Amino acid sequence: MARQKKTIITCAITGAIHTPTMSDALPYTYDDIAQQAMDAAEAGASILHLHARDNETGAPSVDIKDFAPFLPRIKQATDAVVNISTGGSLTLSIQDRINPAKTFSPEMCSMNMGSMNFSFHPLANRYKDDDWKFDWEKDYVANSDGNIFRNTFRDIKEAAETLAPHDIKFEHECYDVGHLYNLKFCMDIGLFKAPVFIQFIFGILGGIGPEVDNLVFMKRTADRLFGDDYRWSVLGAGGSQMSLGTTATQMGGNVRVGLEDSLFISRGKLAESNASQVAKIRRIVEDLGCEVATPDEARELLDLKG
Ligand code: KMH
Ligand code: ZN
Repeated sequence: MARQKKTIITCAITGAIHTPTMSDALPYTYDDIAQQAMDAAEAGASILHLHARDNETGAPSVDIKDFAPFLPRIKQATDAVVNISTGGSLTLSIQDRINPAKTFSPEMCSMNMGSMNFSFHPLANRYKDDDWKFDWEKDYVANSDGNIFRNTFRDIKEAAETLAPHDIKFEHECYDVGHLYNLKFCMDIGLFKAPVFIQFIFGILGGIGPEVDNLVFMKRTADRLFGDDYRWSVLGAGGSQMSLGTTATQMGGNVRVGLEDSLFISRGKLAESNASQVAKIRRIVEDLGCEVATPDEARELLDLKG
């Protein structure tokens, strides 16, 4: 696949996994989500990946009333591409998860490409405190029935068919190499059309680990399966966010950062905001001799409805 000339930075503003108790910077009120999204766009993010939360408690939400207060503000204040999550949270049905994308018909939304155990890796957050102890039995075994992220072929088909009339470009979330084969299968049966946009995800416990070898392997597999019919980006969860983003840039790919994926800016230091992570990866991208894509350039590169 030919090397892309510009690098697209996606910023995932708040997600559904981290809790406000983990970092004061994690936005959850409507005002804070809007402000941090606008600041991230100003810092260089051309795509904003958005989840909603309850304005009072910060609990993840797929309620339309929790998206409505911030989406128009972001659209009015920035030119960035709006990308709405269909991941929701682990306990929700696929119908509930896709409802925000169906309602708001954004330019992009996520599409998760396989079922898996899903948890933030305790070691992915090792930056926080090298002596940090976790309780394997309590945190990862007793609760693990609630950690199944369900994305069966029936779920994927339902999401694809329901959203097809909206002409939304999907951010295909691939947490392991098997998910690339799932995507290829779904393309072969006509659920998704080329060119697809793949987010290679590393460092989620239940998915592939955050090693450079794995990135090379994912990329090589995608080249074989999709040829010129795909664009790609890298999301390194936790401590691998900046290092894998750097490697992705060197390999000619795009990068996703944001507090959804990591609360840190460097070893032992919590990020002050989403914009600070965007500014950091932007510096890295530019230091590597690459140029950051504007929102309109991202629209062109990803063939968005605009
Ligand atoms: N939380 C990320 C690891 C989604 O929103 O659909 C993946 C994600 C999924 O962003
Ligand atoms: Zn998300």
